[in-house]
Amino acid sequence: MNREFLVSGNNSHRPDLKILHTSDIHLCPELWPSPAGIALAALVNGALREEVDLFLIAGDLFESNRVPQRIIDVAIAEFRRLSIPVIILPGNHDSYDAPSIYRRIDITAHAPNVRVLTDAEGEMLSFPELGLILWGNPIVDHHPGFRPLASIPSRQGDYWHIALAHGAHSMRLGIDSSPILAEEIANCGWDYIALGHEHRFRDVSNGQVVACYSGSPTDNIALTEDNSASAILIELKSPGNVVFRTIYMSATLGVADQKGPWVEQD
Ligand SMILES: [Mn+2]
Repeated sequence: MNREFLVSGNNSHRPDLKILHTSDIHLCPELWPSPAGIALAALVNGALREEVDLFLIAGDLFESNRVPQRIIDVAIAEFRRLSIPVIILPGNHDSYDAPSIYRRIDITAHAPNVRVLTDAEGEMLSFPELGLILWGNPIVDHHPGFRPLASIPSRQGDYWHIALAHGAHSMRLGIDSSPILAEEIANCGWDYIALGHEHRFRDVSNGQVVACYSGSPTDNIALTEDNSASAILIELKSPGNVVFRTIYMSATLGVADQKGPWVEQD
């Protein structure tokens, strides 16, 4: 389904863009202010400092569809600090099922820069001013028959094409829920696939297509060794180059108040 889709073929272009890709923040009510809440604030600080054009959340922003209103309010307050588009893809923890948090609260009504991808058939958004097309298929039911990238459309026009997907990078179908196959990445021909579900950064680029799991920015979720909580900064450079940097969040995210929210490494 296309929404806000405007093609201006005569003056289509791909401006340089800078994009923050995160996933698996897992905002939850426990131990509030939680590492997840601190991580989200740090990411917003970083997005402001880096002057990114777009903020992508590839699933599992919330730990569950049952988080209380006060936690949703915290997220809304953070998104309101940004003037750029914030794109949220429902993952398996915050799936777009009947009791979904995204049906309970209209985040866009409170933070107009936020878009939640909710079309169960996959949803396309167009940002003509950014020369950008976005697409993502939310998880409604996390099971082996749902394939997050299976219905990705063909490229349309001379725009940047970025997809969001939440699921398991799989060798073959029938094993994992919400499987994402290597050949689906390679064959789509899009510029970048922003992945979520794995909690540690992983580059799964295939063919000409750049695709990465951002890893969780939340230090008690990232689960691996110290300093592994991460996000990704993508730079799209005209006419068609995609460059990404892994951003490792500080192990003690409290530095957000001082030297900046994250520690950058190559
Ligand atoms: Mn997940």
